[in-house]
Amino acid sequence: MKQALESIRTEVLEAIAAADSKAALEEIRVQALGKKGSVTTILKQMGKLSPEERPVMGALANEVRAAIEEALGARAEAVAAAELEHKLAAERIDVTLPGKASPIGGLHPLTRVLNELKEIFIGMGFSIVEGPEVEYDWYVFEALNMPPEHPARDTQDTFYITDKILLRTQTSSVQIRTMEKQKPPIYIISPGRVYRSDQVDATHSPLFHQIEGLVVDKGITMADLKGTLQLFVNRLFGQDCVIRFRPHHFPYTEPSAEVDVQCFQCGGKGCRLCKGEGWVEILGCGMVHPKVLSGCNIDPEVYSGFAFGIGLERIVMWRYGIDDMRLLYDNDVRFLSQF
Ligand code: 2U9
Repeated sequence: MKQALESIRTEVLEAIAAADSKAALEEIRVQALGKKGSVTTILKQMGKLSPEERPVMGALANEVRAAIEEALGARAEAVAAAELEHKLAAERIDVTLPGKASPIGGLHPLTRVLNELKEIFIGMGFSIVEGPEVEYDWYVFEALNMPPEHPARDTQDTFYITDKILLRTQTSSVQIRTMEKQKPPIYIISPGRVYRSDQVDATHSPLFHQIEGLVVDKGITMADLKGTLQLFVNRLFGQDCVIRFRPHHFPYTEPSAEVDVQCFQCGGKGCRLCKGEGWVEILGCGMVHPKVLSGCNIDPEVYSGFAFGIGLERIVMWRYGIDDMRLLYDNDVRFLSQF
């Protein structure tokens, strides 16, 4: 038995010295000291020894077990240290290397120009008001002096949800809602998506964006309208920007006008950019029709106002020299990343 214990000690200590992982050490511990391990098996046989031999063998068995446990502990520490060293070497990070730059997105040209327009009007004291895109016929047509069968409805044909509910064709519905709720003075702009039943081509889309303005106060005249819009174009296109007011007709404004900017490429002579015209239309405007005011319980004898409507896509295309509106909706990053 003594010899057996000695050879177990030698073999196990050698195995421990050769082990190079925590798992290997655990395996050795189970084989030597586990329930069915070699040292445990010997200890179970103690009963068969004579009373004189038992304490001697018992002491030796305990000594062998202690030596194995100590060697296991020491080797476990060495293996853990080696494993950590290996991990540190393998996972080394060079903190002096330059970082990897993440691609940064940009604002869509429509959003860019819309933000610019909002800033200009906020700077003049206007507030921004938004409203629903799905609207009642009343807010889109009737309250704007376009009763059923009015010919102007044809030019703003839209998508109907029911007979009385439709996708708005202009954001004027937001201004009507504001006039119904709020007493003058009113100085608001309403940007947003609008819809018309148009075929898609280089200058038309069934969905486009508008920014409309409305001022209602005491003593507002055409001079206020012209001054406001002149200031607006100067802030947007620069101090040299020349504009002209061309008489027009809208059912909701009287008098009405369209505003053209002189082509900055040819100075009004006519070129490819302005399609030979020398001028480019950028917005429509007018004095709010008295019927529109009284329909919203605002007395046209006391108050007057002006309104204007700007098609955002047109401004963006003019500003960046884009000749096809569809490019704005294609979502092609190669195109969009130019702006
Ligand atoms: C109220 C009363 C009147 C808004 C106006 C225009 C003229 C206009 C077009 C510009 C390009 C539409 O997107 S576009 O095709 N708009 O020409 N809009 S006056 O008039 C209003 C608005 C609200 C209560």
